[in-house]
Amino acid sequence: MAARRGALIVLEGVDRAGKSTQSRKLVEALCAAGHRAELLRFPERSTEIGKLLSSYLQKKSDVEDHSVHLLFSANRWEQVPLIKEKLSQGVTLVVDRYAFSGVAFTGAKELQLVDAAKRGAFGHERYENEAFQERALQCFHQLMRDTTLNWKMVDASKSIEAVHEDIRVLSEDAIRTATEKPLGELWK
Ligand code: Z5A
Ligand code: MG
Repeated sequence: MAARRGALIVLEGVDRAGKSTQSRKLVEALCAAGHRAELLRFPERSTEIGKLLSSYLQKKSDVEDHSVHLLFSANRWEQVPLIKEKLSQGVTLVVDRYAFSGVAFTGAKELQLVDAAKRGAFGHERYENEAFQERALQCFHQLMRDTTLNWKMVDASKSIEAVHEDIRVLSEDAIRTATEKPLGELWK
């Protein structure tokens, strides 16, 4: 009998919501519970494309908006063969940001054009200001209307341990349901 596929669990949210902390803790907990689970992150700053993105985010270089959107996309595509391989081998992948951040952050730039008056002070990386994050959050809410994806909202204002427990329970459930289905046509 073929091995069960892994689940693709994506953590999305605004800056400093705790995604990286929770992604790491989730992989640890899933492995401790006997699952095969691994961590991925986007942007993946270690690749050549990722280095360009990191420099852009740190405001060391400027890249035209459409081009940088495509670089973020390419940075995910370069990991797709690995993602497919791992999922088909039964490894659950916990992904710290994915394509939804790509849409939300580019979308927030579009909104910025009509909402520029609300612009706040910049943080140390590009996009790290309250008004921009608020627009990105609005975009995430729009994306969550897509009911073909199994979105779950988590209250990230609780303690790290309490948020972890919420995400762990939801993830165990997602692994149970996702691995009963064949790999979807996610990359068409
Ligand atoms: N971006 C894009 O434009 N297009 C794309 O396609 C993609 C991304 C994929 C960099 O991403 C930027 O790239 C991002 C979106 C854009 N710009 N913004 N915003 P990144 O993932 O590298 O971003 P980052 O700079 O690492 O920040 P972050 O990932 O948003 O933070 P986080 O991972 O959500 O938070 P954290 O590192 O886990 O926690 C932050 C701190 O809070 C840390 O000290 C924790 O200990 C603390 N923390 C965490 N949880 C809690 C709770 N529950 N209570 C108290 N303290 C907590
Ligand atoms: Mg992070």
